[in-house]
Amino acid sequence: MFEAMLWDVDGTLAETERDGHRVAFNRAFEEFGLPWRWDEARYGKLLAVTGGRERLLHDMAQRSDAPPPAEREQLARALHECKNARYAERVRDGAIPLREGVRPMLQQCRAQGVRVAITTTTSRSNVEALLRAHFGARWRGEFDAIVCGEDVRSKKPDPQAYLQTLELLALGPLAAIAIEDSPGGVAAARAAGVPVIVTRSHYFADAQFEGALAIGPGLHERRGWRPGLPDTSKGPVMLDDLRGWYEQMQSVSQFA
Ligand code: XBP
Ligand code: MG
Repeated sequence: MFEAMLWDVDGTLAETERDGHRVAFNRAFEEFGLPWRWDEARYGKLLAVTGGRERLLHDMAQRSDAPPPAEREQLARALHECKNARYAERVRDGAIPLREGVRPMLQQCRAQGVRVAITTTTSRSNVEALLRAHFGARWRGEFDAIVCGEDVRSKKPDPQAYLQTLELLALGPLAAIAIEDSPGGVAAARAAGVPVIVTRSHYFADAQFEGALAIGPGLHERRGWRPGLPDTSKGPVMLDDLRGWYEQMQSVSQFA
């Protein structure tokens, strides 16, 4: 049975992308006097590129009004730094709530002795801003391990962030369960050998997922999961439901 739950941040703990990072990127463009703006649809496509700085460079490579290639790295760094500052302000202002069902699941983990880790390739400052806003000054004590973008050489879908989290917890991959919202995140967990459940987020509502243990609309809702949950009438997904999926998995050869 799993002993730890490894949490992705963006899209999983909170819907940070559309109203958080995207808006903050646009503020940074404005502050730098750039006419660039990312609307929801464009940003959705850009999410295929993990990492805010990498996303900026990818966008610049497609623009006719981007600076010459030799200047792009420096501009991307400066814009990214500004974006992160604006993002932290938005989070502090309460613009980004936790997804429904997240806090009760974290509480169940604590109460039942399941360790909790953050496994993300987002910048540390963004993770800290979000967690401080929702868990207060002592937020660090809520988590047994935290792996962020600065801790790895390659971002998701590379498995490094997951492998590093397992190392910090001194656990094998089957002693953990991951929770993700994106195909890249699922690929990262699977490549590390960690079983993963998916709570669909705004930008990945219709995405295809390979090799997930279970896929559903969110932890607050028992209906609409594959595999289905018993007693769908009301209430959130419980830790025991995750244990049920985990047990089912052990009879499926791809995870054996
Ligand atoms: C999140 C990302 C990040 C965020 C922005 O992926 O791809 O790049 O969009 O954060 P995941 P940074 O949910 O898999 O962690 O600007 O700090 O990269
Ligand atoms: Mg995510």
